[in-house]
Amino acid sequence: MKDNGLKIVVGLGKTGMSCVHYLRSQGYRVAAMDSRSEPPGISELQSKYPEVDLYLGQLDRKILSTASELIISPGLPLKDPNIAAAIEHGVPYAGDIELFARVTKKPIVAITGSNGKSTVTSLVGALAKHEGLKVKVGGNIGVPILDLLDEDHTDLYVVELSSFQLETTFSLRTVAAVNLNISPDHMDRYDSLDEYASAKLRIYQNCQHPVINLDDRKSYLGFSFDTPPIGFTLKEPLEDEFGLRREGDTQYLAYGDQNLLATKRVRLKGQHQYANILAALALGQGCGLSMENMLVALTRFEGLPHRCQWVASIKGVDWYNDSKATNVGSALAAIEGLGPETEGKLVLLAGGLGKNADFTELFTPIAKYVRTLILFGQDKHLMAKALDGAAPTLLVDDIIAAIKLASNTAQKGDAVILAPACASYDMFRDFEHRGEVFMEIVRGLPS
Ligand code: UMA
Ligand code: ADP
Repeated sequence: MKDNGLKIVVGLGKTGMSCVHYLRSQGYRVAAMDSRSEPPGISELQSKYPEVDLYLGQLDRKILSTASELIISPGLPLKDPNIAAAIEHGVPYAGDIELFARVTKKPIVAITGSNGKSTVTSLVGALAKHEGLKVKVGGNIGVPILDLLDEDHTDLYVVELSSFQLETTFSLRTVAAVNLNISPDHMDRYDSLDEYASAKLRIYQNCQHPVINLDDRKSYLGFSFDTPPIGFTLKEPLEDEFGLRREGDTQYLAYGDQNLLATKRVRLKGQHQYANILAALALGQGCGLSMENMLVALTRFEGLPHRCQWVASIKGVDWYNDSKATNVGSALAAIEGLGPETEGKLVLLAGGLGKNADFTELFTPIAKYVRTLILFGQDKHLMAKALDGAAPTLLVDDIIAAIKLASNTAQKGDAVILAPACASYDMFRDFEHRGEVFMEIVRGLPS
């Protein structure tokens, strides 16, 4: 469906640049636009593609309206008045995933959800690689999928998708897909949780083996499936479902009445991680991967750094780095996930930039599982007020003091967890930096 019209790539970040590379390689006429005066891709664009007209500083609706198609980056809302005006004028639009979907002939697994996307995406990638497949893992996880497009050397694409990417995707056909869960996120881009959820549900269009989270109805309800979905749950599974089964002291990952593997044999810990694993196994089954191979690969999978990452065991206390818990939902998952797994109680390190979040949601799980709450960072007083009475609380100046205090407070059998429920920018470059600092100090604690 090559047309001779002008494709305008809107947004010149990673995605926009991948679209320019791809479209120029296919011989399309391309222009580029970004509302920033110095977008990240500017110098590369000017040196490699001097023929591409570049419009910076403001999106221009008149120019946008001259396009045969707008290729819109995920960071830009379709509701942007200039983009909306061009669309209203009749200009078709697409995103990078749509361009990819139109051209690839290889099977695709797609993963979305509010939390757990990157973990499940990399796990499915690892399971498929262990099976001997040539796998490309990309999308919202960090590498634009068009940069990985290589039909001759790929058996399977595993793609993480954000709600933003799904809004501009129409032709995607997947062998297996999942919407892991829905909790409030990106509410600056959506008018309601329903609007956000319906963007995510688009992942199930044209999907051969849909995978659904039976414990989170919002994540699949409202979509009418052509083929029966494969469900996963943290409860005991019924026939053809993935779930958890307890027998005596041992908890198993299970499929129907079959116990697959004891959870103690996997390195990912916490109920939310078991949900991620079950989703990944269901997706793998949908792609025809052998269960035996998947279970071997699963026992070797270490998880991604900064997501409930086990750091050390010191004097009978386990230390976890969940610096990626930058919102209340993910911190909640960490507490509720690790709480029941831990012999003793949790010592929780939290705080940072609170982004006006409602911390009271953490009150009940903290009251249930947390021995001591140690707060640091800009919004520590706000958090302390919202969580007043949930658990004994100590306020400190920085993460170093928090770790020191935690090592004095934790008792044998406890777990100390950094799950800040806040952004990191008040004291760190980003969540990775915060996690690195935490791990370095913890690893230096006397054993
Ligand atoms: N922007 C402007 N003006 C423009 C274009 C962009 O101000 O004209 C701003 C956006 O508002 C945004 C930033 O620039 O704050 C980046 O936007 P972008 O669309 O250029 O982003 P990319 O660099 O292409 O990165 C995107 C994803 N980012 C977003 O969706 C915001 C990356 O996900 C993804 O890894 C990458 O494509 C490859 O697919 C990041 C992310 O935060 C990790 N995603 C969100 C999330 O996971 O919650 C959705
Ligand atoms: P995403 O790519 O969706 O941001 P990640 O795998 O990077 O997901 O994890 C982000 C944060 O969410 C981490 O703090 C992690 O511990 C937490 N998390 C991971 N999986 C889940 C889940 N299934 N439910 C809730 N929180 C989760």
